[in-house]
Amino acid sequence: MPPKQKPLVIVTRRLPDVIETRMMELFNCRLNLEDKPMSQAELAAAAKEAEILVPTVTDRIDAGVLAGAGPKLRLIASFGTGVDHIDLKTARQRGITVTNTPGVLTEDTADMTMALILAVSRRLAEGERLVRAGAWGGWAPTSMLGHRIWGKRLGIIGMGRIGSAVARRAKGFGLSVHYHNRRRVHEDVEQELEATYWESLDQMLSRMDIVSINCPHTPATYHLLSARRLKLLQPHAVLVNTSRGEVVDENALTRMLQASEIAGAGLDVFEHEPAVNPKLLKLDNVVLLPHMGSATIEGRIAMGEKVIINIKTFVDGHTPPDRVVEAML
Ligand code: 8YV
Repeated sequence: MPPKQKPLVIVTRRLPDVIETRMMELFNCRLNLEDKPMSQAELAAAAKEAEILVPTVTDRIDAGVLAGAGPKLRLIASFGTGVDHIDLKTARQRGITVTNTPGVLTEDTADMTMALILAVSRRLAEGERLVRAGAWGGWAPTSMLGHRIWGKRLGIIGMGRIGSAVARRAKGFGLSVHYHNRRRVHEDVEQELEATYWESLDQMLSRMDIVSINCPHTPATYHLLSARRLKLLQPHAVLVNTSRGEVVDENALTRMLQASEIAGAGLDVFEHEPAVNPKLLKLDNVVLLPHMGSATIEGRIAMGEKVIINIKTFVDGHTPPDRVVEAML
């Protein structure tokens, strides 16, 4: 038998060296060594030519891109857990399988959630700016006072893998854990986390000291934290988002932060990334990060490994382990 031809795999962004090297060994792989994000036209051209496309969160794989996809394109093996950048319905209609990389960035993202909770409550970024600006006049009993997190109530929106990992950490920090989820989690998990379930998000929001967003962005969660819901938060509340900017009405949030209607926010994600509302940049009570919740070397390599396993399994004629099924979202 002649050797099987390696499939053409187009990778849209730079991935860790070890992952790119292995992909070059296994597949007929086209890399993006410049790491310049592709335009919609470039993505459409890639979808036309590739058998397998490896995009990331920065690529919008919409109906327009998929409309031009060639008959060869059978798999979109996304590098990342969120799949809101891919038009799943159109992909399904065109018989294209979609996979993602869940599980391997859970702990890193949960760490970043705790980092933001602490950073906002204890004014870490402000303090750092003060020292760097040479403006620190020395210790004083009443300077840089933040708020203790121990003993406070944390409301987690979305008790999936990441939400649960946040809850475990939060318990260690002495926070009392509350959550809202489409489905109540198993009672054993609730007991382990000593978590209180709120079927009504509105009810939960009005009672929390800190709120963390850990649900995916889907049509059902777009602006889940609408202007109306944000107004339910208490004036001393802190909001942290390491999920997707689209889950929060960013303009409404900005207005409330400006008016001190809530105490602060820690944002790793934004509604129109990489654009950040310029009004947010002027506020001291927010900590702003460039979508780095899962940015560890270990995590990125594990994500790449998952992409490789998904492609390899698919090419060998099996169902890839991380196949995304719309109904599960
Ligand atoms: C990833 C993320 O880095 O996986 C996700 O859903 O939000 C990020 O942590 C990014 O999506 C990579 O495509």
